[in-house]
Amino acid sequence: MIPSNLRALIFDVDGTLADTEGAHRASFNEAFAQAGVDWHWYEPLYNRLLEVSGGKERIAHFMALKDGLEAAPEQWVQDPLVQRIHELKTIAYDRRVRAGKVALRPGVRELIESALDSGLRLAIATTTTPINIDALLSASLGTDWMRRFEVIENARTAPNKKPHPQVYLQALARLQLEASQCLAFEDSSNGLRAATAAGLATLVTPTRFTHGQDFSSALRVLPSLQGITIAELRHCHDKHLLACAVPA
Ligand code: XBP
Ligand code: MG
Repeated sequence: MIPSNLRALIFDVDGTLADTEGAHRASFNEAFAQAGVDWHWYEPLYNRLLEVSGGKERIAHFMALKDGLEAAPEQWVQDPLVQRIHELKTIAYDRRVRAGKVALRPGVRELIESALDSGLRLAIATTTTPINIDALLSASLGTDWMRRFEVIENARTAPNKKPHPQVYLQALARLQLEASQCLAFEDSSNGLRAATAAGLATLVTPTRFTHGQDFSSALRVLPSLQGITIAELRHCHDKHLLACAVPA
């Protein structure tokens, strides 16, 4: 039997490790009230705004839509009001998550532990902030969560947000692995595009916020990671590599 070529798993955070966007949305609305702006993001609008990765970028995009623009000028992300709202939002989100209001999605904890037991290396590739990652994974995996993830690429290390592949390209470089030696895990079309652009075969587990998006380039689309075994991942990954190697 040919030994498996799979060496590492690279996880997105929001929507993949945990279904966090409900808490993000509530935190944005809390921040708007604290900042004294009369904005409120109901779920249908938030679903549309999620097409823009990055909380600050999302606020700037909303301001542009309000002004009848297609997209926000780049400098709006640095606008003091956007910065202030995002600071308040991050405080509100941190409080919600540390209070245990957001659990890991089904099967995530088990997959992380069995991957480590099988000698696979783990990485994170997310457009959210280090504070948000620490709040979520401290609450769900314990304060020593970081020991499980050899590489963490986030909004601070990779300012170009998904679908730009920067966060995945930097994770691969720091792992010193080829994309063909890894699998990525995502929940959204933006994330899938970023991982695919970095050459990564990607498993997608949509949430209610991303259900129905375009996942045509995914290796697999699954309802969740519940019950997924490392042997299945290795088989799925190696089969994909074989299919890529066979001349068309
Ligand atoms: C999802 C995002 C983030 C969150 C909000 O990140 O796009 O912007 O929605 O968090 P990913 P911030 O799926 O890549 O983990 O406000 O910190 O951006
Ligand atoms: Mg995501």
